[in-house]
Amino acid sequence: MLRVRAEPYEFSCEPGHVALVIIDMQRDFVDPGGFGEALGNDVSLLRRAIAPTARVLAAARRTGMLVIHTREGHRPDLTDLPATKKARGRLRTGIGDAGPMGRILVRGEYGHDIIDELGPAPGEPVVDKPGKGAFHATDLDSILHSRAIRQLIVCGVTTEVCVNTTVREANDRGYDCLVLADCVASYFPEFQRVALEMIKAQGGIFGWVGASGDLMEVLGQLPEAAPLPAG
Ligand code: C5J
Repeated sequence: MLRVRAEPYEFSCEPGHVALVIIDMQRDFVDPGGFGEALGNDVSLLRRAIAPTARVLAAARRTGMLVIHTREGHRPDLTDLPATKKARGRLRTGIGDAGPMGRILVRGEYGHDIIDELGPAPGEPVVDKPGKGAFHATDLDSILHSRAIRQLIVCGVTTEVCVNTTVREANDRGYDCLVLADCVASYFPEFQRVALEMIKAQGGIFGWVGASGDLMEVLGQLPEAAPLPAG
């Protein structure tokens, strides 16, 4: 059993039954010149999560932990884009329109893909999600079940939107989630703080909040996983 310092109390997880889930670290949200910045957001606030997440990713891979990446986006024909989501915000340039990095939040477009720093390795599942939660209209639950995963370590953006929604969905499905505070980020500092508070409040009503350094310390004590066979 691994024990990681966290709030509201220690997070325990079993190697082999815990997965790292990295939510929506996509160019359109995180990179300068993307959709997020075009909406007037300061992407430097999100970019703070990149370096600690990259370290956690490397440590997880070293131990052979299942790593899952998610991307928020839609089919090129937009048949999975609810009219309400398209209309929300009354944006002049919104989802499906030509944006600074290709069609905004459309699968296959440059801006929809994961930033280079955290790109998936061969064999790591990438879950394309049309909603904010990673369980809605995806096969994430099946993937986790097939690998006997019971606990999730969660990184990504944004803390109050897709991270929080995913953690709540996971909680309702019986997964324990540890959210790494320095590996999640929001365009709004107040939302970052409150979104993390909400997760760990009331004895961990949705899960646990920890720090990447404490997780890395624990992962560092695990043996290196045998490399996967070629092919
Ligand atoms: C948002 C996300 N904020 N990944 N998406 O629209 O949090």
